[in-house]
Amino acid sequence: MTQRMKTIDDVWSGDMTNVLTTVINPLQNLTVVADQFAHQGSIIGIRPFGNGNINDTFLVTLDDPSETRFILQRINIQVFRHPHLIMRNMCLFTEHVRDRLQCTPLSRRWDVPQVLFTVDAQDHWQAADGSFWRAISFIDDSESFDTLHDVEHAREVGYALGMFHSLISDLSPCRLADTLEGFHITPLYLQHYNKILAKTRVSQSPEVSYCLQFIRDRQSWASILEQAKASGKLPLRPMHGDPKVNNVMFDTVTGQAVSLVDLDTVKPGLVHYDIGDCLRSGCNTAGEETEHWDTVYFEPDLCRGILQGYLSVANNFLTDHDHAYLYDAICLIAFELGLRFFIDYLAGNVYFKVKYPEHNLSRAIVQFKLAESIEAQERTIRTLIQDLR
Ligand code: GN1
Ligand code: MG
Repeated sequence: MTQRMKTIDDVWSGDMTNVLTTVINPLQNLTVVADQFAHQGSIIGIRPFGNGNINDTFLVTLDDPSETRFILQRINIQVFRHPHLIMRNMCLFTEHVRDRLQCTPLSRRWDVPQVLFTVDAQDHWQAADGSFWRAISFIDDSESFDTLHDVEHAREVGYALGMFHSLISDLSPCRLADTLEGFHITPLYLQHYNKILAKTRVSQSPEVSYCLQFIRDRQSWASILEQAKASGKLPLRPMHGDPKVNNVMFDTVTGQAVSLVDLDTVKPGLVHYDIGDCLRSGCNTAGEETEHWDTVYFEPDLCRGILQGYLSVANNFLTDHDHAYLYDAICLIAFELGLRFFIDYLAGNVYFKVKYPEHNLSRAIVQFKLAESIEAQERTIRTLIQDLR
C-alpha cells in the first residue's frame, strides 16, 4: 500500500507536536552525529548556524590542515515527512548541475553545495530517537546577508537566482519528487486558513483584525498563478522554493554571488514562486523580522536591480506569459507568506519556529505591509518590468 503524502494541511490540522517541543535534546551529543560525516580529522567545533525557521543547522569544523567546515542539519520531519525524497532530489539536482557545468563551464565562480555521505556511504544518518541528519559542504570563502546593501548587491542576488534556474532549465520537473505537497499553492493555504478560522476563537485585537481584513480583500486574486498554471500559461519547472536573500552566498573577496544554498524545497513548481520570494525578501529593507511595521517598504530600485540580474541570465528561457505574471508573483508571495505566518499563529505556532507567542502574527503583518507597499507601487513596478524586457 502506498503511503499518502503528508500535506501542509496535516501540519496545521493539529496532529503534530509543536516544533518548539522538538528542540535539540541538550544531552544529545552533537559530536556523535557530526562524526558520522567526518571522514578525516577530528571535530574541533560545532556551532548553531544561520536563522532557519524550520530545520536545525550547525557549522562543524574539523582539525584537518585546511580546517574543513561542513553544514550539519537536523531535518524537521514534522514538516518534511519524506526526508529521503529531499535527499534524492538534492542528489539529482547536484549531479545535473555538475554535468552541465562540466559541458559548458562558466566564466565566473559558481559553486553547488554537495551532499556529504556518511562513513557508511549513506546520504543521511538517522539517530536512535528517529531524528534525521544530513551534511552538506560549506561554500568556502563565502558569506550571506539578511538584507541587501545596494543595487549592485541586488543585481548579484538576481544573477544567482537566474543562474540557478538556467542550470536546471533542461531538467525535467517530473524527475523531481514533490517533497512538500501544497507548498506555494496559495489557494490551498487559503483553504487551510478558512478551515482553521472556522474552528478557532480568534482574538479581535487591532493586529488580528487587520490581518483578517487584509486576507478577506484578496481571496479571489490569490489564485492568479495557479489559474495561469492550470490554463497552461505558466509551465511547471524545477524550482528552488526558498530563494530568499540570505540563501545567496557571496565570495568574501570579490563580493560576487557564487551559490544559492538551502536546497530542501527543490521540486516541481513555478519559477514565479522563486522570483516572488527573492523579491519579497530582497526589496524589504526592514527585513522580515522587524517589529516596526510602519517602516516596511518595498524598494523599487532594489527590485529593478534584482530583475536586471535575473533577466540577464533567464531572459533566454522566459516566455511572454512568464513576463506577464511577474508583477503578480511579487505581490502574491509576500501575501502568501503573510498568510502562512498568520495561519500558523492561529494554529498555535506548529510550523515556523517562534521566539514568543505573537511572533508569527508580527511576521504576518510585516508581509502584509510589504504587499500593501507593492500594491501602492503597482504602476512603477509594472513599468520597470516592461522596461527590462
Ligand atoms: C522557511 O526555514 P527557512 O528559513 O529556510 C520556509 C520558507 C519561508 C521562510 C521565511 C519549508 O524557510 O518558505 O519563506 O521560512 N520554508 C518552508 O523566512 O516552509
Ligand atoms: Mg529554507
